[in-house]
Amino acid sequence: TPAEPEWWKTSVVYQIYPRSFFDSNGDGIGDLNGITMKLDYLKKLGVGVVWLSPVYDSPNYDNGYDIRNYTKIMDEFGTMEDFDNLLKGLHERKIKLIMDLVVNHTSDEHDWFVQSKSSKDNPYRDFYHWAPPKDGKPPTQWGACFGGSTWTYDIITGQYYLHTFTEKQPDLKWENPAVRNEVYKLMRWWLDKGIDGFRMDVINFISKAPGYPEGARHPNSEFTDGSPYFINGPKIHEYLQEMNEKVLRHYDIMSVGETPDATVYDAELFTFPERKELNMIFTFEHMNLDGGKWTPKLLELTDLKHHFTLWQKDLWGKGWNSLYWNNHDQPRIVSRFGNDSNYRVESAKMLATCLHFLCGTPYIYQGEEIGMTNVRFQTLADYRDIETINFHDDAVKAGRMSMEEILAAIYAKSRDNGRTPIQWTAKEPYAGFTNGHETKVPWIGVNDNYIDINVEQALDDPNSIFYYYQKLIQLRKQMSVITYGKYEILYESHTHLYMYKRYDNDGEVYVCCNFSQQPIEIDDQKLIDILNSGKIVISNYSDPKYLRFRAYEAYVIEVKNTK
Ligand code: TEU
Ligand code: CA
Repeated sequence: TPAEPEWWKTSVVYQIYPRSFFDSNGDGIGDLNGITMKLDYLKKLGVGVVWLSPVYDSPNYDNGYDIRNYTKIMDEFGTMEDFDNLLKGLHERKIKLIMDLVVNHTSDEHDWFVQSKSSKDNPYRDFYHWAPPKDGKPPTQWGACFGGSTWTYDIITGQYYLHTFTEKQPDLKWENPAVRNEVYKLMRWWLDKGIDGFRMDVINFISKAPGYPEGARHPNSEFTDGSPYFINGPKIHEYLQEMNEKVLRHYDIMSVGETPDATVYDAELFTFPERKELNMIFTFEHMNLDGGKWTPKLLELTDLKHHFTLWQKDLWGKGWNSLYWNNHDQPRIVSRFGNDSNYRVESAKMLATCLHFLCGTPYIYQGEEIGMTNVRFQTLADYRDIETINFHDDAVKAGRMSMEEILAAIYAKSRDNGRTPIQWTAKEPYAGFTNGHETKVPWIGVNDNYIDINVEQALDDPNSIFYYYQKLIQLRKQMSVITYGKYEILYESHTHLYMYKRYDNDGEVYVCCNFSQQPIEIDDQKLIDILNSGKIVISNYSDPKYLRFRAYEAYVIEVKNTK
């Protein structure tokens, strides 16, 4: 345990997707004042940091991940005064605030892009990636992340611009030092306001391979895979080191990079402190174990164990992990790796146990703490997410999937699963999501199960998932072994149990989780004796009998050294 622990290593982060959190003025859209009204709820949960998904001025083609003005608050969310008020309210409660930094791309309505496309010799031309047609076609056949090509032709100058996401999200050209300086400037602008750090959107996309080389052809697709040329590109670490030198190291803040496709070896490069880049990154490996984005398959628990074990061991004592099951891009974990029909509460607590005793900084996504589930909207018209809508349209056009298969994929994987409004109460219209007297229909439908699953119910029930999370957060503050202890996996090849221990000089903590609904017995008297010599730290059933697991049972046992 270091003398002065870094706060971002000892805190639990809570992610807020403002549009779906709480609507303070009844227009059907969550907003900043809505968050401010719920600060005591966050305080009660005990989180140390809030991560706010984008609140900047945006045409909302991708719900704020397409920014039009980096230093203005989106009208629907409120004003800068509301923001300052929120920041003050958080700090008064000793909760830090990190903001989303979306600087791989801007909105096509950002003034930089408006200027950039106006003429080839505009001073902002080189803020974005422009290239001439090749034999009358786009410079490459790369496919974009949400469908279609990464290149869109612009008639004004007769060239194509690059967008790794939608055509409304042109990629900034980090190769241009003027772009980097503008980004550093806006980062300082927010940090000087007193925020406590950044979550950096697709930050490992910022460096592109020179010359835009053609990628390998995707099977069954008109597009090629350009990702080797725009993910983890040649200058990614150079840029982050520069950003650290120019901005990050001058503030007491945290930084977490969102890094699709990063391996643990990339994680070393991003997070080893002597490299002076980022504090931690988000891995996607465990989110890719239950099939491709739209081709769901069942998770094999051994794959998940392998992933966690690799990252836990490799980064221990050097880099740092971020730990998450959910965010605004992912389906709800209790519906995904748990069981949201018969064992919702048990499996939600089991999953929380498994994650929160690992080494790293845990992230809770809004609604996870009450076990919110996936949603099944009846028609495509109820979906709002651009990725989901594009998938549907492309799939219909390609004609390889039946409508049933398309809907099944959407039910399993759509990002809207995680974006339905927070269910606050059972009795009020729209689950109490809006505070208005005259309430408009929320921007996206409320999950029907709000009658049973809601914050009010959770706060009234001492055995709720909410209080379980509250306890996990408290335990992390009390037991330094959770932050600093070493990791070792037990029964590594077991297909239904995930058991690991964390240990330091004072003792050992055993984390035992049944990821299945079937009862499981392990015949290991030596381990049972060890567990019996310790005390229960937390469990999701009362009176566990060690190594005789009930459905989704989880418990944690602390065994102190006697010497
Ligand atoms: O997500 C990046 C990312 O990798 C996503 O494409 C992710 O794989 C996908 O959403 C899974 O369905 C970030 C943001 O978190 C996301 O909300 C944005 O849409 C995206 O960047 C573009 O800014
Ligand atoms: Ca509102």
